[in-house]
Amino acid sequence: MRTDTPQPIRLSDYTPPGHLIDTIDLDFVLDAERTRVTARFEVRPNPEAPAGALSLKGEALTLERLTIDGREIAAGDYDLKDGELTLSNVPAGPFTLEIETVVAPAANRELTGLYLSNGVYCTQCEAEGFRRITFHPDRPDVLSVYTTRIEAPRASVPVLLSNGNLVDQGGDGERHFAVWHDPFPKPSYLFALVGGDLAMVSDTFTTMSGRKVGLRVYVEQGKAERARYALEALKRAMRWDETAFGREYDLELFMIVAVSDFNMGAMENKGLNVFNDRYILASPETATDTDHANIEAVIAHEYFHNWTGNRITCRDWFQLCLKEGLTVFRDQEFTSTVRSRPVKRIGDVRTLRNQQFPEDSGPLAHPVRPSSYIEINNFYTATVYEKGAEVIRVLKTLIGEDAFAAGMNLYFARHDGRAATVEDFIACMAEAAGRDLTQFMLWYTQAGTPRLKVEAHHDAVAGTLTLDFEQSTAATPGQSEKHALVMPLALGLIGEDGRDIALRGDDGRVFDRGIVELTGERTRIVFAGVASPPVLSINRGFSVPVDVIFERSEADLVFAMGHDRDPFNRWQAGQTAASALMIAAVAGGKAPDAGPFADALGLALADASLDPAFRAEVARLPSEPDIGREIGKDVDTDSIHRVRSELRARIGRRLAAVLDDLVVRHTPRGPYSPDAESAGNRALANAALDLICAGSGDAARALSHFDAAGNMTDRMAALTILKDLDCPEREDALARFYEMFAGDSLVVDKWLALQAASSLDGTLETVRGLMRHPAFTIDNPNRVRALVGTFAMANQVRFNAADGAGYDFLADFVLDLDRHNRQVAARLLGAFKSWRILEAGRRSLAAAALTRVAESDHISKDVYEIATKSLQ
Ligand code: B3K
Ligand code: ZN
Repeated sequence: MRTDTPQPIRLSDYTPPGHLIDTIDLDFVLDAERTRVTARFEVRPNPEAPAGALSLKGEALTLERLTIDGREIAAGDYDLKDGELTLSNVPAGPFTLEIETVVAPAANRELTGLYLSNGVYCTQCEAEGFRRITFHPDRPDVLSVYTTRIEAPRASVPVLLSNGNLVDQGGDGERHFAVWHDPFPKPSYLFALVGGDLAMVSDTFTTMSGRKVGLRVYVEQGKAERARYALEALKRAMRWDETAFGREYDLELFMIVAVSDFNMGAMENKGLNVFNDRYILASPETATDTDHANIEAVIAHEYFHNWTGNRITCRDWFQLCLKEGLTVFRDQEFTSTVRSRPVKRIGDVRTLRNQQFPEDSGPLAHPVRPSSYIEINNFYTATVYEKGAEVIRVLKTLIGEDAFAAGMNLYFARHDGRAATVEDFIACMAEAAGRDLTQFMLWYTQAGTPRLKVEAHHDAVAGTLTLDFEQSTAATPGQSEKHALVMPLALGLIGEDGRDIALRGDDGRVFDRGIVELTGERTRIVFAGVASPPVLSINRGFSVPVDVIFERSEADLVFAMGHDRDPFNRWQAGQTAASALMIAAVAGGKAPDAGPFADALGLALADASLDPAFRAEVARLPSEPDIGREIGKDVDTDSIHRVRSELRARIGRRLAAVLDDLVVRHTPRGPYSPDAESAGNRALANAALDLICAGSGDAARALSHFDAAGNMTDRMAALTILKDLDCPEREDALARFYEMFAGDSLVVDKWLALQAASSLDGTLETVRGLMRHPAFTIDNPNRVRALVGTFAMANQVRFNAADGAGYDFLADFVLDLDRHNRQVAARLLGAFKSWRILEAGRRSLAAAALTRVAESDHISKDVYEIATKSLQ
């Protein structure tokens, strides 16, 4: 057990910085073992705070020299301990602080600060990585104008990049330098530097005010062509932000660099985004349709941060959702515009339910804006990101589109160039809407998924329908009392003819946009003019992120699957019906009865008036974790797996003719194109094939799909079927796939992930074996996520094996990884986030594995926080 129990940081303890730093000049002399960093800060006391001592953070740094106004500070005149450098006697007025440090990029396996990835120098500073480059306050409310000089050998490091505009460059035959200047004040977490031998694709973009901006995407040598799709996506995103939000790009250059060792997806450093190469590189042969869509979304997300995050940043890390929730909302809207809105909504809600709902109902539950943390990197969560985006959507629905747009404009105007809080943002919205948003703030401060119980009563004589709503939120760690939230709930009443009945209250009220506003714990609404009992469509478009509890007959669900004019709820009806069937089968220990549901599914799938991409979503049954979550306690993951497989098999057999027809009709002909329409057709054809093979177990058919595939989407679809079948075709296809793509790490990740996701018995042993495969290395987060992450987070049945071997494996792996990459280690430990809903045997084995981690010596505070909180 560690002796120094890490202490939480609290929002309520926030105080403004004592000193401000107006400008920062950085000088880097790059070297793999010893990079010399000279930093010059123009410091002045903050007029709005007591100055006191100057305190700077520093980690993994060798301090070589320290001067104030040119005078050297001797070792006895400062205090350096526990990552904090304190200077007690600083001038009362402005002064110049110079600090020389040495850092070791090659030895940096944590991948924050300055590190080497495949021979490329790069940085990752969010949240607190700048302190691994030089001593600095390293808090987001200290904004400075940066000038960065980088020097390196010309031959091995020909490309030298930093934020802003290139203002000087030169050198001799052997060494060269570049100087970058970023005129926009920014917090240290947005600083970036890149140096390496990189290929580049470029283009230009003319902004709405007519300025010409240079666009560049840098990738590993030999991969430039694979960056074209990303570059096109960037232009779409730039144009969209002008049209949808009136936001124009502000520097002369916008650069993206793809690196292969990266802790997360990408990073929005000002003018110099650094990306995990899996969100840049795409070709028809190596990337699936989903990869293409993800690339487009992540490019857009990082680009949109230029305004929501960079121009307006966060005052402190508790405000993380201010930039993340809002930027996710913006990227979701972008995708909804350039692709299909209903399909995007369905995908986002799937993610929310899979990732965020379990957070909300488990031991790691925290509000969209947390009030305390031990390690901020543990709070880049689905709650902050995805629920954060939902909360923005709720706000927009609540105040309406026009007020929302006005509120956004006010926010951009009022807070540009500053570090803001959630309250600042909400104040702009309240002002624009002319409405008090005090109750709305609860969406930011209260954790847990609200449950919304709905009861309907039809009165045939009066021709009325009474709806009784009751909302409640279960207690979460640290929050035993919950309050009622304001919910703009979209709903519809579907008449016998399949059309919507106009929503009119018995008091004459009309419900604008089909929205009822719920503010209290209980609300009753009586609709008039409802002659016969309608089928209810509650929470259309998933207007509020709640769990709706509403008893519906299979007949009503089947009717809604065919008639709801809200595509989201049409899809939801199918999901609810399927999930009810599976839960009943699990509870009764019997096989699911696929009858009426399967027939309704067949009709929906064959309905040519529906978008193929939408139908592909309809074809996907709720996942095993979905069913587990719905059951909610004493979950037996084996029986869920059995029942779900059986339902898929029955559907496959019952709908064989319809499904065969879909494969024929929707397999695109001609050369591959990743556009949304072709992707939708491929998705439908592949979903149909998946169900067919679930019914027939026909490995030969899957293998011939593999052989005929002209692109990665179809190839992966075939392998996804084969990975769960214990047959020679599986081994044959996997072996050939590896041979084809052995040199391509991103494709090798797919190969690792496929095997780790297999529901076959021996999967854990396969995973252990693959850890010794030459293609695997614990140092690369993509490899780790593909193999271990997939097994622990996306293979419910095997990770939760009844003997606890999956839990032990993960605990050992996390402890091992924690020794050099605590961020990725802590994230993997999140696989235990729902352990309390398991049946008793698994529960105690999971608790034992977690306890072993929590009680290990020398674990990082990242892993300590997740392990101890998971056990609370
Ligand atoms: N802001 C980064 C995430 C940084 C994570 C630090 N642990 C990417 C994004 O959300 O756009
Ligand atoms: Zn983001």
